[in-house]
Amino acid sequence: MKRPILTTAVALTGAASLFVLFNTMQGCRPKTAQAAVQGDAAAKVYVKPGAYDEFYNFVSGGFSGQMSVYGIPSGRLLRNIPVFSEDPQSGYGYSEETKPMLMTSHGYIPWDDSHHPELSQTDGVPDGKWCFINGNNTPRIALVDLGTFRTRSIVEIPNCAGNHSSPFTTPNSEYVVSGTRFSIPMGTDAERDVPIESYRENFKGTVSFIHPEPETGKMSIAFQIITPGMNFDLAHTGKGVSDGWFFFSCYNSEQAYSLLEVNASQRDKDFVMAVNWKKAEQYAKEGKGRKVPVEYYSNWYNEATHSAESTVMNEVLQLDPRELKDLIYFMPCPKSPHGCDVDPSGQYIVGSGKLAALIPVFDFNKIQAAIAKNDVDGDFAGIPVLKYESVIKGEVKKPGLGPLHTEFDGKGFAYTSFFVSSEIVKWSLETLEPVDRVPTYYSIGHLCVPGGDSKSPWGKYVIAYNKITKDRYLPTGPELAQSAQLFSIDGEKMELLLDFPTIGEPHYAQALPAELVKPREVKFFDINKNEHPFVARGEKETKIERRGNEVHVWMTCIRSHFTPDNIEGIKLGDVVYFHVTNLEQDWDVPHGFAIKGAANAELLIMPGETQTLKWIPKEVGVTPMYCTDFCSALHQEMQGYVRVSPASSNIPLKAETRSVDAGA
Ligand code: K7E
Ligand code: CUA
Repeated sequence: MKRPILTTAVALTGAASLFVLFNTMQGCRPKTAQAAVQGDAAAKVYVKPGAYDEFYNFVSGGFSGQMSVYGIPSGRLLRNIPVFSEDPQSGYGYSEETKPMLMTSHGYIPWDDSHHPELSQTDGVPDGKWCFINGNNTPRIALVDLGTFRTRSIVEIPNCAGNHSSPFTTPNSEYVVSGTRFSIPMGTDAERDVPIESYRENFKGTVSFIHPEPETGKMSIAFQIITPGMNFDLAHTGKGVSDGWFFFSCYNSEQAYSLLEVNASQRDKDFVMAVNWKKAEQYAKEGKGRKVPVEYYSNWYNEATHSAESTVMNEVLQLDPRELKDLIYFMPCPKSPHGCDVDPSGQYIVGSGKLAALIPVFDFNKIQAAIAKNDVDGDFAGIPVLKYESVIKGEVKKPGLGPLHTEFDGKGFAYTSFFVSSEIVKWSLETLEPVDRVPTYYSIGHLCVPGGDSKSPWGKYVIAYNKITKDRYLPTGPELAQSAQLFSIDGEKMELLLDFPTIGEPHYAQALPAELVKPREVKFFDINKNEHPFVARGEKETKIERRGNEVHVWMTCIRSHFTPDNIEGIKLGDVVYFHVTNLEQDWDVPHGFAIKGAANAELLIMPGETQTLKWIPKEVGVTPMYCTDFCSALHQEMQGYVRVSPASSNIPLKAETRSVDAGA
């Protein structure tokens, strides 16, 4: 079916009213901006010095490319975990060992735009093992190990552009998904080099199922489903009754490729796509589908060698739902859907049209009945479209304006964020009636109930992640902190408890009880298990070696000295690698390592670990190096010198630590 795509001029007239409404509404903010906080709110968030928070909250770092960790209810920032961006604080992306983590088919990419943290699950409930997060720009998914709070692996997603509906997990983390935000032409050079206006013919989408190995956390693409060209936005797994299915929101069913603001807001309904992933898995096992050549990186941090390894993968298995039956179905969903959320029972799928003034709630049993009866309303690019009336449980009427995302409390209620009317609305899953609402400051995006997208939420709090901050904190020039707000949902009424600032744009976040994570914590690495190729397991193993113009230094650190700390015989033109092993075997005794003029950040080396700093000296002379982390009373004494001689010099290579009477 060919519909002419709207030209800009026509679209601006045709959609003028909607366009104006939406663009004026998004500035709208509640009048009671300094809303009253109940008298006992402070006591509810107060975590006394030395005591722990009840929940860990993993929050997307947005365009910082990282993930930050807060304690709830205090809102205290605990960690900023480097994921897709270099981090000078830890040396992530600067040390030789971590550089492969950021390798992609486009080369070394030191940044991404992360949106959605997703905790790994066992039987549909967060288990505290891993937290996944997506890279939106150069499509990737990362896995953070909650034993170390470090990025353990990163996989690139081929045939994807804008990995937004990601990395939502199946109930036992068999797979995490990726759905492409931008459809693109794929295949050979000739197939990709096509006019933009041939979108309908040539542009396709993909949703990919990525398998993390349960032991190692290494990730690879299990299979990829080809879809009609559209934008995929968010996704959630089925569970309980709907286990085996996955649901993705899609917008731009207009298939616009220019001025989407208007051109992709024409149709009354876009879609939620239901994917039968168990079926897809079965097709894959039966050898159905097509292996397509691609190049993508799977990077993994090996904790035995303390070094990341990149594996380049060369093909992906693609399943075409027009050939393989019963793989995907479309369900009409009003007005450019964004969030796509599944209730704890798995029976209800909540769509959220960004431009809608209602919330459609789909019923999984009705979806199955409609599929069985072939109760369809035509097709979209060859994929059956189920009848809206046949698959809907009902609509939440007039809940607010611009619903985005929904989380659940496990007590029969849903909490939906409304960007345009800037509020959270609590509604009953049974009656679909709103029962409470609170304003948010300002223009909420995602929201998070601990375990709120799982089978068994810990329905004590809801946290709002707002898009606009304005006057909530002390001003800090043109750029402001991002704003989160904590509400109690213990009682019938939601109650504002706390504002706390966050980093980057906190799109989504997840939370779980601290007790599920705390017992996993690694306190230090066993030095006897350190298999780094340049480890020095004691000061006796330290040495220096020239390999052409490369000089390798096996170095150790312990409170409060480096061995060696006097190095001579380096020449201009040499590339020096300091392989520094932290000999400490105790919790919380990192040492830092920095050298003047290194085009690099410091290293921060954890006890039992080896990390490498590369240094190319640029001038003749003696250069100091030192420990950056105040580790003991004599931390300021933790230093050394490297002598650099002219290229022509024949000073012998020498590395030593001299005792006080060495010269006597
Ligand atoms: Cu900010 Cu999930 Cu990228 Cu909605 S997304 S708000
Ligand atoms: Cu080691 Cu300071």
